[in-house]
Amino acid sequence: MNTLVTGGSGLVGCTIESEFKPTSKELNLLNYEAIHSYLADNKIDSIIHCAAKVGGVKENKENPADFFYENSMMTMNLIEAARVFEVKKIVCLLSTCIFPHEADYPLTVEQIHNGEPHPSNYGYGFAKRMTEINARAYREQYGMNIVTVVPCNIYGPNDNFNMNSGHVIPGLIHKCYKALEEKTDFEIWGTGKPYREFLYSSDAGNIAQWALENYNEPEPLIVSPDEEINIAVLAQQIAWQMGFKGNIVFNQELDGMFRKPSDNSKFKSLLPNYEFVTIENGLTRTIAWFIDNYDKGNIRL
Ligand code: GFB
Repeated sequence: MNTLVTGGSGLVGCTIESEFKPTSKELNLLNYEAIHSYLADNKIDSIIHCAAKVGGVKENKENPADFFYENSMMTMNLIEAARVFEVKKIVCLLSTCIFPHEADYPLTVEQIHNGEPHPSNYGYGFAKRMTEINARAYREQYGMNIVTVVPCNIYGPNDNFNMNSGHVIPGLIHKCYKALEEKTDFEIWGTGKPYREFLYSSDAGNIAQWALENYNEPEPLIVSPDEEINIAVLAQQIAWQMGFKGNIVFNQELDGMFRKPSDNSKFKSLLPNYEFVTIENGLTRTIAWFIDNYDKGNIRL
């Protein structure tokens, strides 16, 4: 089976093996004609759609139009071209950012369309939420087997470690590294009070591949470990693992959504024995990867 992995060089895509992993230069998903000719030239049976414009809370807040446009267009173009070339199966990765910011906890799939996503990332949240509509409509009208997987916050090697545009884990690892190097304080955005669930990138990749082979239901599949982690505790864990003993300071400015605890009961019923990489272990591996690649200039910034 020939599987096209979009975003093949990104955080999740790089954990999935396939002969068909074009870079964004080789296949620009914003250009429908480019996808059409790629699918005409390559016999593709299935797609794992990992490509997305992603960023942390600050980057999302400052660029809602770009996040909305790029994520909507890439997915709409890809699914329409896949229809034309009769691709048999598509797995799309969404995000727990699709949920309304005022919702009952845990976040359940029934609540996805009940209210606006958090104002800090509504461009990204609505675009990803529309992927569920995109999949549902093509399933209903054309009988396409498109499934959606909703992971919580993903992290791991090969992430975007830019301290402004990246997510919290790569951002804090980089900041802690700099604080150690420059003997300064280690600055955390916001109050440190929010909570997040974290998924290691290779777990996200494994589960996307599992979904390609085994999950065929229209209902979005939420994927998250049980544990919610407080941002201040996360920062302390990173400081401890990196040997930082200085001051951890909170700038109070940007918290984003307070919590996003998600309902993983369906995932657990389907894969009861799946063992997620623990946050301690995932941080150790990500920090080691960062330190190993920083001096080599291999870090995406
Ligand atoms: O990872 P993050 O940007 O994602 O932020 P979101 C998570 C939490 O960490 C927020 C805090 O409460 C931040 O205020 N935080 C503390 C930091 N220090 C830092 C830092 O140095 N960098 C960053 N980035 N955060 C994103 C969405 O929201 O989640 C995206 O904006 C995407 O759309 C992604 O879906 C999964 O969970 O707040």
